[in-house]
Amino acid sequence: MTPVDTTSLRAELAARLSLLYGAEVPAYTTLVEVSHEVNRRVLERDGAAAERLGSIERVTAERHGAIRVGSPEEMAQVARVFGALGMRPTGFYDLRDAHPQPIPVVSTAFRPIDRDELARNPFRIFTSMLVPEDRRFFDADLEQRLKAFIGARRLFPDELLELADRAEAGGGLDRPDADRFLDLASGAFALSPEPVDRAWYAELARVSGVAADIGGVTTTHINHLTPRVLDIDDLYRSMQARGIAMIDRIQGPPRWEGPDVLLRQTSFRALDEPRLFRDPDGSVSEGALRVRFGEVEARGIALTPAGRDLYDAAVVAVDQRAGADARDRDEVAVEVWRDLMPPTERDLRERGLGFFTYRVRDDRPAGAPPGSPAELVDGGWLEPEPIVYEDFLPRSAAGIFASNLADGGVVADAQGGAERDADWLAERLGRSVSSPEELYRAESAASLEAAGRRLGVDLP
Ligand code: OOG
Ligand code: NI
Repeated sequence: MTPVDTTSLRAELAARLSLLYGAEVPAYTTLVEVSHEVNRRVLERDGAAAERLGSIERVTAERHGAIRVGSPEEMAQVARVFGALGMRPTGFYDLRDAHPQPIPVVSTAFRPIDRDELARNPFRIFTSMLVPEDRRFFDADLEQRLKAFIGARRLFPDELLELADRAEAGGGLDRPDADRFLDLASGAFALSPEPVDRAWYAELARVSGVAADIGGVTTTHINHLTPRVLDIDDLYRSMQARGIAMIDRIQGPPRWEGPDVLLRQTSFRALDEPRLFRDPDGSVSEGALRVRFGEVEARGIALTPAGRDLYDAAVVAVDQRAGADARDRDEVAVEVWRDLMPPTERDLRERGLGFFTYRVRDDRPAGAPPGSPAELVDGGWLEPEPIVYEDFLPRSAAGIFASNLADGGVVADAQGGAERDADWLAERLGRSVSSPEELYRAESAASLEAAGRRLGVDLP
């Protein structure tokens, strides 16, 4: 019997969840169709250049999903399920201080961390965990009731977790076990028909729509599933042309003539979904909740910490200028980017603002190579290739959250008495949490070192 390895399990679960979400949220299917159309158009228009940040096969299959859980114990179970798929906790995002809308969660993304695995299938799941201890959102009484509610539920059946552990330890499963694993895993992320306790949900929704979505129901579900496109401006217009109401704008960097960096995202508005509600008298009736949506993204070059600082400064500058300006925000953003951001990929690299790998050119000159990466590139020895940003943008994440949910107000206070960081998370998961910047830095350094070995120079 052919065993199904972790890479195939990952690709198969991504495809299953895409089918599931398409059945649950029909506009998602339209989004995927339009994404494929756009990608074909860009490929025709730009040829090989279109695939600079990922092969068309990768981009076509590429999805990220988002789920939300209620406790470190639940998050540790999520880590086991995705561990079976070769997806490792990567990055730490504290959305409690996200602007303009704080959310009572901290998050990580489960994703493959090495280049080859990403190329085979880059599926990732942005996973958020409620922080009921945060006093900016919950008082002691609500914290206790939330913890009791979450503590009493089981999101993942034992059989699923056992299969996951076996897959992770053995690098895969036999076909029958793989099928069982995939059934149980997609079942765990499907929207539950179970009635929602109306009063409890409403009480949490007054504090935060996300708190209600997490702690107001006994299950978890895919919150959105996001395909990747090569031209998100085209996608945005094409979706509107199909009559689908999109959020006001594309979030993240503006469209401009310089290099694409990080991540641009947009989404269609959350849809009302019929759900059953139970009232205090025990009666069950039909209602609707609006928590899920369709998101799409375009990915650009990963920025170094210096590049990220510059990006953050540009974001602040856009806010300031747009606040004092009657012009459209996107127009202001382009102006700020022209003032602040490097206009070419070459500038991005030479100023140490973006991450690159380096390939030894077949047509390199003869003779002794110079000793620095910059000279090797200029002299035609090395070809730089940008590293694609594989992670998320908390501000953008919060923007997506905020534009799709009506949240209650909250008071600002550092960490709300509940300190959380990547080390805290790693300890709760019993797994290390990778730092995205460190992964990009290591990939870049490894490619320079290998190039240096081939050329007989000491790099970096
Ligand atoms: C997560 C939002 C984060 C993204 O693309 O930035 C995210 C959520 O809505 O639970 O998926
Ligand atoms: Ni997302």
